[in-house]
Amino acid sequence: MIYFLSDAHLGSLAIQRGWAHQKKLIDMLEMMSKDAASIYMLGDMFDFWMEYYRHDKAKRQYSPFCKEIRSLIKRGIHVHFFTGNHDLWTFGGLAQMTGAEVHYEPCTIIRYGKSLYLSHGDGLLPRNWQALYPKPVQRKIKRFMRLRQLFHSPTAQFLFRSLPPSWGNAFGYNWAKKSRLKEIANPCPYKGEDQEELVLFAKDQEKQNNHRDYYIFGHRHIELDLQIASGSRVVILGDCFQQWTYAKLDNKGRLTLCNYEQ
Ligand SMILES: [Mn+2]
Repeated sequence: MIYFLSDAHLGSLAIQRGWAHQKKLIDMLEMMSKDAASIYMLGDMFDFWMEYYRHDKAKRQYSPFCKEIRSLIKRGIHVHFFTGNHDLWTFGGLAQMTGAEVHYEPCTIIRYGKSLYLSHGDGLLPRNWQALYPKPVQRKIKRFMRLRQLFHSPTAQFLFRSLPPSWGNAFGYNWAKKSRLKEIANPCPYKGEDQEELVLFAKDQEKQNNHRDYYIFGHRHIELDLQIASGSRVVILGDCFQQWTYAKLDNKGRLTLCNYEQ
């Protein structure tokens, strides 16, 4: 079995009882470990992850989670970690702390005879997105893309990593908290097949003859399992702090969305 999960947002100041949250995530990984060949974490497992040039004491809070990943790997399970838009600032530290393979870019893999496109999903748009959205939505997307560019800029990263960790963290965790609270107060439900960026992105890939059987994303904190073409499906994973959803691919190549709480 191959498992997919995303968006735990560990360490979020907006999630009460952070220890219980981390413990539940570890329990979920233990459940998966019973029959897992690989586990793919598709981004935003941390609410804010930044590797500074100086030692950061705040990373200690993630020791149980990191220890769990090391233990899964020791038992022969392949653990993959994709960066999201909250935890892209890893420069080798996370790989070293956990032993997991870290992916910075989307990946297409073939497993059990199926092709799978894997990505957190932030920043993915169809080629003609500007023609598909009205002006105000275009502006919103452009704002997000500019911010994303800044987050990925080597100069900005160098400057942020130079900060004392306590300053950087005060800023980073609070920024992330604000976005979490905003989302909880004002969740953005599924926008529909003709508006949801990730669905449009996948449809555009199919149109370009880049066929995949499954497109699996996180990021949106919604559960979606949608057929977009014959033999092609988009699956959005939900999250691991409110919905506790994940997906699994069995050795016959069947992909199912599941809920850990049921
Ligand atoms: Mn995200």
